[in-house]
Amino acid sequence: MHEDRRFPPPSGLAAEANVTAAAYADAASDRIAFWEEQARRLDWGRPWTNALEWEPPFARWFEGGLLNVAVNAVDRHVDAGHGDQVAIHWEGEPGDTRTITYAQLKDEVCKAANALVELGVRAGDRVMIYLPMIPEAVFAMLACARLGAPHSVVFGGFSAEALRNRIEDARARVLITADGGFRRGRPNALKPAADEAAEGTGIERVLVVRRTGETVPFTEGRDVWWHDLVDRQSAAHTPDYFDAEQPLFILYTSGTTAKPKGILHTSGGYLTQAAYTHHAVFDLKPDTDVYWCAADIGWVTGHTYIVYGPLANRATQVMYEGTPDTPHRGRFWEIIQKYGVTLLYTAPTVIRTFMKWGEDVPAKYDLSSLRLLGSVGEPINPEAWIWYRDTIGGGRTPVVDTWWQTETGAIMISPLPGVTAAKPGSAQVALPGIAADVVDGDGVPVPDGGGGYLVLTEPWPSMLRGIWGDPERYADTYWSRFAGQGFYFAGDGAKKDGDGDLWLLGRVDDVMNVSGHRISTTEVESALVSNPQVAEAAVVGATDPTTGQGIVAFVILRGGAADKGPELAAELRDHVAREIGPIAKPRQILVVPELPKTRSGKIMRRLLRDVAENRSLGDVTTLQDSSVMDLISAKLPTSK
Ligand code: 6R9
Repeated sequence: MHEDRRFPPPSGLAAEANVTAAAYADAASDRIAFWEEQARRLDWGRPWTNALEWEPPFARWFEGGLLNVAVNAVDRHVDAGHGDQVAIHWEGEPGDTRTITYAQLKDEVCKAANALVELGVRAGDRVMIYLPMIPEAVFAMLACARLGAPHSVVFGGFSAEALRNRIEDARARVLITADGGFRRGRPNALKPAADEAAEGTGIERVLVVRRTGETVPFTEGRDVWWHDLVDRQSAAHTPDYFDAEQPLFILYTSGTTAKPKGILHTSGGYLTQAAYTHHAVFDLKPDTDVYWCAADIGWVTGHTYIVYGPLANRATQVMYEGTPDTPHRGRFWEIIQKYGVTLLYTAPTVIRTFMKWGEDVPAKYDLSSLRLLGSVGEPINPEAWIWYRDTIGGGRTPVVDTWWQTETGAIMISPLPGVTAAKPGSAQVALPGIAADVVDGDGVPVPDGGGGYLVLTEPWPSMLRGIWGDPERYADTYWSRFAGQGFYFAGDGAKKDGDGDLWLLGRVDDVMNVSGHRISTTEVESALVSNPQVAEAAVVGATDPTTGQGIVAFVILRGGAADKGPELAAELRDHVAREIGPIAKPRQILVVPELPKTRSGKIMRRLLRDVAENRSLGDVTTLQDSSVMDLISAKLPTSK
């Protein structure tokens, strides 16, 4: 799809925008002073003396400053008279709800903090959190933050084995979990996996939230119910103030290698950028907006844009426990209508799923409260972008395509909704105070129109401070590639268009090399889904004896489109050739019923490459649904 339209900000939004074009100029004139200005959004127990100490690749921001992250997210709003404002409209999957004001949130966080102290948690101790999307997940994270005890949240969909590896790597002594949560209309037990993971590790105490009410194994002496321990605590807790560089959390990323990386984030710089970017990119007006980030707390998006950014900014937000199709495919739109959601943040894979389900589903709901839509997690193809804006945003709302990573801690590249004329498919510009570029293999910036590797050329406040327990791997993974220039290597391919706007092209390991031409899997996918017969596509580069790599495409057809066999494949190949060029023609097109996705919604191209190259499948444990691979394999020609 060639989408050349530009979408300037709606004039009303631009006139009232939290952040205007002046921010770019401010930040350009003195980047450090700009971030100091943003840090003043927070309440500090003692101001910093040195804004940035940079001994590449190790940074310390706001040195000498003291703050309490939980106080910034909760107490200060209550103290300022906003205790009755709703912090969280929680919606359980079965339809039960809880409304939590800032005053109640403060009580819950203080009680949980006192409970953790009773369990022996002290500043610096790591606490594992393995919970469904329930309010206690937020209480638990903030209670840890209040105590200066870094949390490590493990997504509830991860296996016992994955949890155990993380417990061991973090050397945690306390685990917070639940009997289970509700998913796809059924209780989904967590406690058995938590037990299996904790067995034989350093975990001494397990705090268990009752959510589903199902009977679960319980180890006397080690396990304690949340409602027994937390509910009897005092709601008074005097916070300590911690160093700006106090570790706040460790979040493991499922990387390309077998051992997950424990990405370490600290307090002052992280919270500064979380709060600033949430304010700037979502244009949050705390008195009137209702914000909803539909991510899971187990991912960085949930950390920064459900917990820390929005709460630091006194947002009223929706939190939803379940899946978008339970009990029906209109659940998201029903929630938006019910709470009058104004700002929505979700992922392209979710948007494409909604496209697959058809426009008549959202059409049944009143979505007129929406004023801004955000996207995160992967490049958004122009079709999905336009569909999101038109079908969900009524053709009125800006769409902000936000590029960032677990490692960056907060949004780095995104349009500003009141400033940027948006280009569908492009994340466009580094935020004020952020320095990004695209360089060639030698680290030399490419001219406009060129492509290469995305790098971050200056340290930023919410940057990872390291990989937990492995400084060498940190230096090696992110800083060795362009050591000469001192650039952070993001692992993403990107190009600059004629205006200098940035287009993210997917992970570098997903960029194919076909006959010496660099072709992005994303570009080919985007071309395929611009064909009206295709709902979703995943493309991999499979080793090819003559061209280096050959392009293999896995496609899901839209409802109503028929698999016409070779005729369809030929049509789609020609379509791609028309959209990008003959060089991008897939060697092979396979129509499949589903695509293998991780639980965070990223397509697992590695598995598709295994299929395309006739290899036995690698590790499938991070798949959301491992039976998908059987469905795909069944579609394959038996021999090649
Ligand atoms: C926040 C998050 C990071 C990787 C990143 C990139 C991809 C995220 C994107 C995007 C293009 C966007 N990514 N947002 N690619 N456009 N707007 O997703 O963190 O799970 O660590 O993933 O996701 O490839 O390198 P994380």
